[in-house]
Amino acid sequence: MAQADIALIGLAVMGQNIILNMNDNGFVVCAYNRTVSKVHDFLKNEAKGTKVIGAESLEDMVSKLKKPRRIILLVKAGQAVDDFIDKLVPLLEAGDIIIDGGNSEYRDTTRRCQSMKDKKLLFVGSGVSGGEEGARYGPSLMPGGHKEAWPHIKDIFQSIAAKVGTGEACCDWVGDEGAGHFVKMVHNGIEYGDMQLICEAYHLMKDVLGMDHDEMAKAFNEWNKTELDSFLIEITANILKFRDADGTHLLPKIRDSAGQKGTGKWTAISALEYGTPVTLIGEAVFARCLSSLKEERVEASKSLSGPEGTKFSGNKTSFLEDIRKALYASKIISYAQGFMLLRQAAKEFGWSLNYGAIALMWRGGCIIRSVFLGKIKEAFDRDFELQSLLLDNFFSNAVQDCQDSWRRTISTGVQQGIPMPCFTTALSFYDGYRHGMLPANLLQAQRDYFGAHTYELLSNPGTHIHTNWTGHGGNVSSSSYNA
Ligand SMILES: *[C@@H]1O[C@H](CO)[C@@H](O)[C@H](O)[C@H]1NC(C)=O
Ligand SMILES: *[C@@H]1O[C@H](CO)[C@@H](O)[C@H](O)[C@H]1NC(C)=O
Ligand SMILES: *[C@@H]1O[C@H](CO)[C@@H](O)[C@H](O)[C@H]1NC(C)=O
Ligand SMILES: *[C@@H]1O[C@H](CO)[C@@H](O)[C@H](O)[C@H]1NC(C)=O
Ligand SMILES: CC(=O)N[C@H]1CO[C@H](CO)[C@@H](O)[C@@H]1O
Repeated sequence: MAQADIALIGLAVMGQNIILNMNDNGFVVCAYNRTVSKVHDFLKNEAKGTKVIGAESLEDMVSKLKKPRRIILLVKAGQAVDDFIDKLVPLLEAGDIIIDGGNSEYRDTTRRCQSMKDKKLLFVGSGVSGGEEGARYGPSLMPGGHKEAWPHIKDIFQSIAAKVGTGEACCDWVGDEGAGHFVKMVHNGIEYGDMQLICEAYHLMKDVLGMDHDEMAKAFNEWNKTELDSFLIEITANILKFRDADGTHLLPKIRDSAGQKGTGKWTAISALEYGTPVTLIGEAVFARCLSSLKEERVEASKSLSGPEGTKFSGNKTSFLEDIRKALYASKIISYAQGFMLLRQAAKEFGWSLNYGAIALMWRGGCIIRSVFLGKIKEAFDRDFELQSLLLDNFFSNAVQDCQDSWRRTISTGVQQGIPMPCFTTALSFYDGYRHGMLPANLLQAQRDYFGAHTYELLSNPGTHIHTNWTGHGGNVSSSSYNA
């Protein structure tokens, strides 16, 4: 008997929590896992006393679903998703909907959308962020794919998503094809950037200002009451305070070698691929790579010296505020870059993305959730077509207000030999972006000099010319390759 509103395949913790979340919101969910004993266990334990029903097979699951059938896959990204799609397709009929809520690569989602369309089925690839806790009580959801599916899943998705402000859901339709998974990927890249920025602030507090862990925890607690109010600042305060069973702080005992699962790297690769200067996320990925060379760094530290002995002699209270403002300004740059990448991808793939809605999706539920994202949403509400966050008055004023602090932080840090890859790349981006004239005129001349790549004149853009720089150059201009 068709009684379930939606089915979910894959009963790992994320899957179970999303099912319970949907159940809490009044939907009847059919649970399925390839290892059927897992379904029985779930019904007997976590789902006991709920309206959740189980399925013994995919056929059984499909027969229990109301039409159009809605099926969420929460299985390992990659082959497992294709395998389940292949098994489901013969059991479904036109208009049924398959939703991939895993961490799929956006190109795979685009490919699956195309192949499902031929079969008259609807496909949705949805980014899901917020971890196990988010899945249970309100994740950030970023669905994209076949838009015809949206009216049929909107109610369920927006009900289970995190809510902010006056109950607005952190979930809206993102766009065509792999847009949902692309936006999720950029979210993860931005998360890398936010984390590295906080680490740089911590490094400066610890090694320039000589603050102890409780003082630093207090500072982050204070910062959490400013524009920086966010989940990551909040957990940083808690981490700094945390003491071991032996009563001493845990943080300084943790090995300083960062891991990564690759989504930050994918964002940086996309940035390179589409020619968008998303420098901060790139540096955040490289900072993790450098950190992971632990043994090599320990060796190097024995022979490479820095500006040792230069003690900070300024006003500590005001330098702490400088660091806060450097972090805030750098964060604005990072988000401006992230949205540039979204804009470029939209152009590349012909997606029409709703940037304000994306900011709202990230406002709650996910790791980068913050008050700041509410400000970004407002900027896109003011101007739907906003070219860059830096051109919005609120953000340009904010950067202006932070600018002196930002430069002082970086110059002091450089003099003290503190690595600040993300603070510095953010400032360099800002200084590059605000220059009407960059030294790329020389670059073009060099390219024309050695490779006859041609250049344009400021007075006559669009016309490519080649100069006989040496008096013995040839007359051919290179068009076969671009150096
Ligand atoms: C940070 O601010 C949020 C609300 O803005 C609050 O819920 C949270 O408890 C604060 N965290 C800390 C560690 O102060
Ligand atoms: C340091 O700066 C703070 C705030 O900018 C100020 O209130 C304080 O008086 C200064 N302290 C000294 C010793 O100059
Ligand atoms: C480049 O300039 C030299 C010296 O003025 C001249 O001899 C040569 O013909 C020029 N080459 C071309 C391709 O015009
Ligand atoms: C070099 O190319 C220009 C423009 O194509 C042409 O006018 C000129 O005659 C060429 N010079 C030589 C030496 O081939
Ligand atoms: C495909 C599938 O449903 N697999 C899951 C079944 O449950 C186990 C145990 O929780 C998971 O590890 C599988 O991924």
